[in-house]
Amino acid sequence: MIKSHVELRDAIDRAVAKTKITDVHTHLYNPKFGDMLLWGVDELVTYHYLIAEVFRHVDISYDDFWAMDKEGQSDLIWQKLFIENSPYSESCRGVLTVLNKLGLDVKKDGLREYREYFKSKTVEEYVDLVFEMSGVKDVIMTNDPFDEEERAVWLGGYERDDRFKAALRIDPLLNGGEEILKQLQGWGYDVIDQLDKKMYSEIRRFLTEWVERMDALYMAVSLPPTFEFPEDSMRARLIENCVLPVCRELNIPFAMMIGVKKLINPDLQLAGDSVGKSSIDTVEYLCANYPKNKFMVTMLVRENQHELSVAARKFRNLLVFGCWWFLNNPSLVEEMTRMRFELLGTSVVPQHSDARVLDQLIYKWEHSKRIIADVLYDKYKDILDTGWDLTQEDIQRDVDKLFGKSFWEFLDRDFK
Ligand code: FIX
Ligand code: ZN
Repeated sequence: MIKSHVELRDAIDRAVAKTKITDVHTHLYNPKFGDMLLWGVDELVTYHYLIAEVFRHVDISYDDFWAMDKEGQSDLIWQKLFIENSPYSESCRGVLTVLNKLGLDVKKDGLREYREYFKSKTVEEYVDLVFEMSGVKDVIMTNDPFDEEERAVWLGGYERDDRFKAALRIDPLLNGGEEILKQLQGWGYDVIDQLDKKMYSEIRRFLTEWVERMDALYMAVSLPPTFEFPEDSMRARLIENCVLPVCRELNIPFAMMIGVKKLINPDLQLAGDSVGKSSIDTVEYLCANYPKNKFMVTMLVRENQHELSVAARKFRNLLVFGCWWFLNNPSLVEEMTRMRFELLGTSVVPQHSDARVLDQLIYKWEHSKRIIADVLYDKYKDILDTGWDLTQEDIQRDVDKLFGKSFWEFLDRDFK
């Protein structure tokens, strides 16, 4: 039995430190995908978050920046964001956390030295090291069958690694308009000039085949702030007639990542997306009208967070996950985590990393685990002070859920 606040803090820190994590959304790849898996200091420093930030300090043209090689871009970013300014933004801080955790001497003139360190590592060794160091047990990738490079790996005898689980990403299908039908037709799905019924069954066949090929844990899409359902649009018709029936039949969640305003500054490429407030009514409608479907939802704007947590209180088929992208900053992670623990207890996935560079697992989880532990301390202290009995096993059980078990249990649920 935990008897004091000191014992409580120690019990939480032990559980958070040792519990292995399922990272439910990343852009990482099993090394079998070759160069699609990004790792090492220059990928870390040229992460699109830092590219957005460096343009606030330089007058060069976007084209001149994009014409630089990776090391050239990295040198410029290092000089501007780490030498000429203190690197306390979350994206810059993350780079320092990784270097520090790797045992490297974090210093202003260290870039060349760091490059030597990474040259001494094979990708396989480094994957093992990062998973061990970050406490991540497995990651769910973002797998896009419309990406030719990725498609070739899946169709070319892909060799699985259980630490890299799959999610079927269908943005091109749902956000690509009629164009995408030509691509499906070319792959042997008879969708062009068909009656709707035939077209939908062929798209369901496409989705089913790829979920099964990938052993995808869920189907995912990112959606604009204007996303509405029901709606007289191809996207809504495909969700209604293809996505939801296949997800129901295979009992996998449909993960909606809502609130992205794509490429408001196209010159920034991947760094050019922004945010917009979305309608929680659409989430509520889908959860209410498709009670046998399971929905994972993360929303990109701070203003949607409270209503999303309340919606999850109303619908057991809704699982809220992560502090996504522009929300993955300590001030907002803390605000959201407190609110979610107060409204949802353990039935939430408080964080995902969204890592695009393998090394980021180290910092994204180090930073988030610290905040989650702090919030848990306050929540447990409140109930301990009422006289509630609390044990280390209770805390370990809860942290297991927050770090993945709630997600895995949600995958197993089958609403009749
Ligand atoms: O749609 C997504 O999966 C987003 O997370 C990405 O498009 C985004 O670029 C990102 O990596 C944010 O962290
Ligand atoms: Zn993502």
